[in-house]
Formats: sequence, structure tokens, C-alpha cells
Amino acid sequence: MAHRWKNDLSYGDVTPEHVYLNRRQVIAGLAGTGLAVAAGSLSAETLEPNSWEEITTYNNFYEFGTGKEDPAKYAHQMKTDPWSVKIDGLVDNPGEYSFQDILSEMTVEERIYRFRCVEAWSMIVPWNGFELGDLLAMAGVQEGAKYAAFETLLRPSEMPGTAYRTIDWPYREGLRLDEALHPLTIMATGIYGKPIPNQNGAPLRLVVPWKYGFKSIKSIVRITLTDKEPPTSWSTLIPGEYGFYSNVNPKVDHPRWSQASERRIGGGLFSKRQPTLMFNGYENEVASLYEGMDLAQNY
Ligand SMILES: Nc1nc2c(c(=O)[nH]1)N[C@H]1C(S)=C(S)[C@@H](COP(=O)(O)O)O[C@H]1N2
Ligand SMILES: [Mo]
Repeated sequence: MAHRWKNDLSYGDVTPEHVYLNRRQVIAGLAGTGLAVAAGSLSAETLEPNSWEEITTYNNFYEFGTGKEDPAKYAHQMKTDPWSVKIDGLVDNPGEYSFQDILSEMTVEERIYRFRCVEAWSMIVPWNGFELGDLLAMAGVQEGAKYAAFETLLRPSEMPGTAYRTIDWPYREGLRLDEALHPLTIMATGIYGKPIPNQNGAPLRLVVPWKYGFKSIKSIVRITLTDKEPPTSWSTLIPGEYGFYSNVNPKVDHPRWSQASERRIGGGLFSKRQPTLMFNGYENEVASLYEGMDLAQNY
């Protein structure tokens, strides 16, 4: 599928692969330098409010535990072959689609995107994937469909984190149909030109580059088209902090920290903050989706 937008990023901007894969160590390393500890004693004005959050509570794959080392330790237990995705609800061709069948129908391309976690760290990731819109076209979107709901695999024997009710499993996410059909919205099957590692959401995950990272649900087993806004894991758990939209927005702060800036992981400049861009830098492409909406209200 030809790119329908002009990417301002190239491979030179990409977060080095070893940094992406070893974020936990990089972040742990920062704690070791004493920077994070020192931050705790700074005044509110100079304190980077989420630095401790980033280090201690940013998550990646709660199904394997909330500890920062857990996904790396346990995600290899998840069997990703065979894999199928159930597509149901308001579609012409509902059913179980095997990952292989999906891949044989889709065109995988590389997309270099900014990735901005709600906890104010960011990266630039070279994803490999296909447009979600192509998959939904294959399933046949019926009139009346207004939202797409997504679910992650729930297999407790392989996912030790699901023994704890941190989340009402399975992990759920959702998009408005026009967001789901937007050409920037992809289903990723790889990173750095290789199959996506288990801990990052093998064999396929959502990537919505203008939204906070938690919308990018991993290891998807079900997609349902509905006419109602679907419940999503984080907005169900803490509705006052995480909304359905979760668009990256430097002007709408998280109740507990500022979203005006972010820490770009990599390049040895780990502690340097940079301004967060409206819609994570994809404003020209997606702002029209939200015309007339109060983005502070619809966070
Ligand atoms: N199923 C599932 N998907 C998930 C999560 C999770 O815990 N479970 N964490 C989310 C969060 S908070 C972020 S920031 C990204 C992290 O993706 P990465 O580890 O590949 O950077 O995955 C998102 N998708
Ligand atoms: Mo996140």
C-alpha cells in the first residue's frame, strides 16, 4: 500500500534497536546513576514529575506481570503458533482467521513512527505491518458499525500476570471506526525488520501513532465491530486518568503529571526532555477526525 502521507522520519531518527529491546536496563541504569534518586528531592518546579513513574511503574505487558523484568522473563512462554484472530460483530465475513491466512492477504510495509507512552517517554520505532483498514475491508465492514473493539490473548497457564486482577482480563482496547480505518493505523507484525518479539505483542498488535502507547494493544485474538463505544481496560480501571480517546496532547495534562514534554529514549541523551507534539506529530493527518470535539473533555 502506497504511503498516503509524507513521513518526516527516516531510519536516521530510529531509536537504536538495542536501546528499544533493553529499555528496562537503560531505565534501570538511570536509576543507578542517582539521577532518579536526586529527582525525588527537587522542588516541584524543577522536578520532572514522571521520572520516577517512568522508571518504576511504566509497563509493557501486564499479562506477564507488572514488574519491569516480568515480560522479558515470561513472555517466551506464550505460544504464538498456531494463532488466529476472531473477527466478529458487524462484519460480512465473520470467523476465525489464521495469522498465516491474514498475512497472505495483506501487504506488509515498514512504518517509522513516533511512539509516546502516556507516562511521558517516547521512542521512534520502525514497525513492519499492514493497515488495519485492509484487514477490516477483508472482513467486510457493515453499515451501522461505528467502533472496533480489540482483545488480547488470555491464557493464564502462559501468562502469570493474569493471576492478579490488575486488569479485568482480557486486556481490551477500542477505536472509533474512522480511527480504525485511518491509513496511519496499522497492525504490526514486526519491528526492525524482524518478527515482533513476544514481549512486544507477537504475532500481531495494534499501533495507533497519534495515541498514547496503551492504546496499542498487543497479541490480538479478537476484533469486534460494534455500534457502541466498547469498554477499554485502562479507562474502565481508572476512568479519571485514562479516557477512550487518549490522543497525545501536550495541552491536556494527566491528573498526576504534565504531558507537555517527554523523554526520548536513546542516543545517550536519556535525561533530555523535548516538547510533546500535538497528536504526537500527526496533527495534519488526524486533526480532522476530531473537529468540533472538546479534546480536554474527550481525553
Ligand atoms: N495486552 C497488552 N497490551 C499492551 C499493554 C499491556 O499491558 N497488555 N501495555 C500497553 C502500554 S502501557 C504500552 S506503553 C505499550 C508498550 O509497548 P512496547 O513494550 O512494545 O513498547 O503496549 C501497550 N499494549
Ligand atoms: Mo504505556
